[in-house]
Amino acid sequence: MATTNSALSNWVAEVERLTQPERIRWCDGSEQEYQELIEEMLADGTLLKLNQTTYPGCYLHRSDPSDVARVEHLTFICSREREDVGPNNHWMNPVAAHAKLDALFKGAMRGRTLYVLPYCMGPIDSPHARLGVEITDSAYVAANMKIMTRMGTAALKRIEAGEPFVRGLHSTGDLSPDRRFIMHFPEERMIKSIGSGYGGNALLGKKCHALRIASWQARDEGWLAEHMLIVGIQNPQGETHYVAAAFPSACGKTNLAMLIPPQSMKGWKTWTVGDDIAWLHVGEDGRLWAINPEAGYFGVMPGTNEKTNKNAYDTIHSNTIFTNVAVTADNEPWWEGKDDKTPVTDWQGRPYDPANGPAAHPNSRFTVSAKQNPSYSDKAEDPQGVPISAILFGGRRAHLAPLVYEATSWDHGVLIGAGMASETTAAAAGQVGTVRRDPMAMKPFCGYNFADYWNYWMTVGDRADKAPHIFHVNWFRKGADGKFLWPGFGENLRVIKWILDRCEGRGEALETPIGFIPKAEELHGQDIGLSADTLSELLRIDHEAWREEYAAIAEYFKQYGERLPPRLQAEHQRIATALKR
Ligand code: OXD
Ligand code: MN
Repeated sequence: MATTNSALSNWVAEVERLTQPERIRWCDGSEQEYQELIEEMLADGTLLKLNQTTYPGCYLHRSDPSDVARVEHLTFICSREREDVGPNNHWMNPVAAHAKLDALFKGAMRGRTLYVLPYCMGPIDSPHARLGVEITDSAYVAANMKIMTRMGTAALKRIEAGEPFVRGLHSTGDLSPDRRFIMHFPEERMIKSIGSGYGGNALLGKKCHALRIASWQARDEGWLAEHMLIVGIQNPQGETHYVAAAFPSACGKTNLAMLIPPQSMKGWKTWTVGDDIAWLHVGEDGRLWAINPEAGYFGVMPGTNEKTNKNAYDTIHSNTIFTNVAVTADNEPWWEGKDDKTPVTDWQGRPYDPANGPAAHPNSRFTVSAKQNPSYSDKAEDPQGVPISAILFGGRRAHLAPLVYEATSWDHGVLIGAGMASETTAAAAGQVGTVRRDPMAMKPFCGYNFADYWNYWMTVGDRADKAPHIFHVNWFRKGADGKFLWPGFGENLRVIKWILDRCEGRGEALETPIGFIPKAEELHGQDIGLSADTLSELLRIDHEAWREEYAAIAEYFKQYGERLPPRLQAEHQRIATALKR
């Protein structure tokens, strides 16, 4: 027995009886163990060695071609009451769900190794961190969990000291999409996932635990689990303010979290605390404090280069697992947007032929320790986290949404988050580029009824008397010629500067029916060659189009029926009326 915790050893024994593995390996999270896992995967072809001179410690994994993204249609929340998960989730009765999955898990690990991965989400000595144990039959998952979480002995010690833990059972099964399910049992703090090896479906600490189960647990315990990056912005005076931003998957969270200030903004610096998930708590001082529950990045590869994200580019040159990228003649990883060399082998291992589509999969990924990031914040390990000055909501919208606008109150901010919409991306299976509602960027991740979630958000604001200001940003607005109006990337710091000025009671703004927008001169567009016309187009509020948007939001809210918080409805009414004037 590898643990003194009888609840854990009993569960492992029960899973062993059900899944019938060849052997069991309790993972301690050591470097040596990681190397052994890598060696095993090199031996059986799960990993391929990349060029060890230019990319030391880097490996390539090619997934099954049908298993390359999250599968929202196969993801379920299994609570006792159907209404508790809302129209925003797929629901299954928990008894039926256990029976269905246990039948699939029966004998699923025959001939395989069962890995037991105790992990901690959050700094190992943080009172805000939470524990979990994933059981998996995938060495790829074990190695990725070592990078993405604090996995191993220290986490097990907290569990053995009596702290509760989330149970996650995972098997790649036969990888058939017909037998693929990602099931969550929030009342039991349990996850069962079968049939996929893809990050968001299989690294159970990430989306399944740190968002779906944690959002439910957070409501029970008084905090928030959000799909947000956390970044520290240091001004030329040396003061650092922290911003949390919720953007949907593959909409630039990693880029903003690692932003490099432009040449024209001397003396500014940024510090990455997290790039995907934030756990937020109301502090005794009335501010909102954030920790990043993760220890690594599982980032989108295409588009990453020295100009778009030099920090990420430098981070992934060693000790990185690449998934579904292409390879060059000298065995380096390659992806669309990498501005040197050319691919010879595509992500499926075929000789590269543009007729087959992109060389790297559009959702190809890197997994790497956050500590390799040149802009890694020393506050990322702070048990209390960092105080948040501003919350940003944002999406990918070619039209309508201005570059930035500010909520006039917390409740208004909650409405802005609740009404958010964005174009879909390759991070989830399904059509790419269609606009859908993605409230707080949590559509795929909120483990309970959105109506209850928005209500809960409002009560968090009531408890935080120094709550952050809330903003909406859109880096993706296009002009009549179909081209992006805003340069994005490092230049986004201009927008953040105005945002932080507003939080400090400075920063000139104009009031519009949908909120405050910056006076155009606040963005100093001339420094980057933006004409006055382009700036005014970026900030333009088309009242007629916004009236339609508010009508569409009202229509969207209707499905939440009686549970929709009256305060949210009142905010909606207030703005819809202002737009009519
Ligand atoms: C992710 C996602 O992988 O949001 O972070 O899909
Ligand atoms: Mn994400």
